[in-house]
Amino acid sequence: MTNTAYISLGSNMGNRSENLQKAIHLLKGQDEIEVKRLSSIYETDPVGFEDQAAFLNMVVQIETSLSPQQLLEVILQTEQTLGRIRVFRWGPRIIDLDILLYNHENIETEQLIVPHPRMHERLFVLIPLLEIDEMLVHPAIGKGFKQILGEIPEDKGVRRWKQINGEDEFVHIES
Ligand code: PH2
Ligand code: MG
Ligand code: MG
Repeated sequence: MTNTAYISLGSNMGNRSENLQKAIHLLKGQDEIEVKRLSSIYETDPVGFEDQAAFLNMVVQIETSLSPQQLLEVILQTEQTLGRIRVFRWGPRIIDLDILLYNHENIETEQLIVPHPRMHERLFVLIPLLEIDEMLVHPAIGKGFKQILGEIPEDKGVRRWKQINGEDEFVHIES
């Protein structure tokens, strides 16, 4: 398991937290993936196409022996297993899994761009990512994600929904 990758998870249809948990369970079931760290779950206002339900978003850190392309295939398979139907770009979804980072690599193929091309402008990605590792550096921009987050003027639309407690126990945040 020599590679470290970060994956973002999002859901705004059905039982959103159950969808996230099922996706993590499926990733954990893969021999070539070890799920190392989970962020808290955040409830986030929709970005892009705004007339849809709020999302739950989180980020996981994994170690894997899969190549980026193989990891993408596992992720697409996981989305399929959970019943994702692609209605339109940026529309509502049961589950969306995106590869954010793969080691410190810059990858661009027909199927996959890593780092995820919009991650540096999305609070719903940056906030949970930094919760896992606040020292991470963007491999293409060359700045720390903490600095990138600090340069985004608005910090609305991302609320902690469930705090992570221990390896995979979630506790609901009171208040
Ligand atoms: N995903 C999108 C588009 N907009 N907004 C939020 N809050 N969370 C998402 O995961 C999200 C989004 C496309 O993947
Ligand atoms: Mg996405
Ligand atoms: Mg996606």
